[in-house]
Amino acid sequence: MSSIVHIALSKGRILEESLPLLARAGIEPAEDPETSRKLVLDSRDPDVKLIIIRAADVPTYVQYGAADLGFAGKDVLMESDGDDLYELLDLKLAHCRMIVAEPDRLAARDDPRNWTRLRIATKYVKTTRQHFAAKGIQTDIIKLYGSMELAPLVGLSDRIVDLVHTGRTLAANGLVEVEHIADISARLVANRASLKMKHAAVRALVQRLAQAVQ
Ligand code: PRT
Ligand code: MG
Repeated sequence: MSSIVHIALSKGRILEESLPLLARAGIEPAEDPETSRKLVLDSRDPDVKLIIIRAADVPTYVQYGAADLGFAGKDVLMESDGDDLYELLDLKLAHCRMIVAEPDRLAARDDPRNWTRLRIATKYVKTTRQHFAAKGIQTDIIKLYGSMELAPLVGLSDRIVDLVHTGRTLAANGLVEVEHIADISARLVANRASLKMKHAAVRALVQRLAQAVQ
């Protein structure tokens, strides 16, 4: 097995916030990942390459060893099955919260302590089901791939489970947060076999990233 380490990253928030961290760890893409059409980018370190994929695909690439390491939101990790995947480090970036939200006119007369059955639109089906099952609340979940904030406005669901950062998107759509599910940040994940087979190279890189987080 080669000693080149592949790191899976997603464009958008994660990449944007990861670039300074990667630079501190001595990893600089040879070209701009936001504009390049290449999906495998060289870095200035000949032993490190970056793989640019969709955020939700990062756990899959790492799980199958197509990438040795990956940067993934905790929200994405909670939804993935996570076999052969190790969460090594909180990268302390792309912070947000996973929450339950509902229209403000519903919130005015709603009490979460009385919830018994909820109709929820979300992209986080597994996490939502587990969160409410643990509290003995039944859920009818409508799976969406984005723009969850729209669902209550058009009567698709009463409530949503989504991520919030500033709260501006919720407010702009007349929604309010009524329950907190989890604090989210990006995590460094590693493939289990890579940790063994490429032990020295992967461990050294993880060490550099850990120092860069500090
Ligand atoms: O775009 P693509 O479909 O490929 O994937 P993606 O939408 O998951 O990617 P991206 O880049 O949007 O998000 C990647 C990761 O960033 C997520 O998995 C989270 O871990 C993290 N993150 C941090 C966020 C946010 N903050 C966030 N605010 N992801 C999404 N949002 C959305 C949220 O869903 C809501 O629609 O931003 C909106 C709310 O923002 P505020 O500031 O108005 O509250
Ligand atoms: Mg997006």
